[in-house]
Amino acid sequence: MSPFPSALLLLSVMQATNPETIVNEDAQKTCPAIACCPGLNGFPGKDGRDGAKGEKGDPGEGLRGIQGPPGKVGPPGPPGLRGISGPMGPKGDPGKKGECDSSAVDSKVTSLRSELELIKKWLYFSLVKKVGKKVFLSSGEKMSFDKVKALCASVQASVATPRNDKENRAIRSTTSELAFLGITDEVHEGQFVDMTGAPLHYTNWNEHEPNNADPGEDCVILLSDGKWNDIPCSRSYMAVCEFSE
Ligand SMILES: [Ca+2]
Ligand SMILES: [Ca+2]
Repeated sequence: MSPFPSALLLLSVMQATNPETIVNEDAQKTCPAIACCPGLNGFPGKDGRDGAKGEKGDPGEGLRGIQGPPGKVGPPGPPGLRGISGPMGPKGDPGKKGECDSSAVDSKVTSLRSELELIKKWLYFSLVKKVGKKVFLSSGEKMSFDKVKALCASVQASVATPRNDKENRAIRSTTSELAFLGITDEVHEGQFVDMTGAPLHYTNWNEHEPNNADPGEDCVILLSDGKWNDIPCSRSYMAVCEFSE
């Protein structure tokens, strides 16, 4: 008789009486029929595949980077509102009488302005000659007698009128051209007067002058040699004005 049937019978009995055989029931199902007992643990299996990507984590709390350079200066903003007036200061000491006379200051300023304007106008003249308190100026332009009068009046001056030889030479030296003098006989033919209508106390007529040769020779010019000649006022000659200091 074969021993195997007896061994199988013995194993069945042990299985029924030993609790451990129940725990390893699954193992028995895969065990070969001959070696049906618990085996040793095997080696660990290979790593599984990577799992699904997790959700983004919260920002870290590491060190912050270095602060960058300051940006460009922006455009100026609108002006602010006017501030509140400060408190009134203490009353000042009374000034000395006459120390700040506003009317006197205004008068002086007006005078200085007038003087300045006059000096500016003098600059329009190319040549200047001073005799005593008189200043003779030539504009360097030729024009009729009426225009000479208007020009001189516009600079608060009068048409140059010599009262003596010295002034006559001074006027002569202001221009190389023939120039009008402030002398006429427009009112009474043959009666030459100055621009104020006063009779002349000094004359320097050329020979045979004044002759009123042409009708209307009621004005006077200064010739190149300093002598005088009566001529028509409508002709154009150099304008020379005289200013009084
Ligand atoms: Ca005349
Ligand atoms: Ca004449």
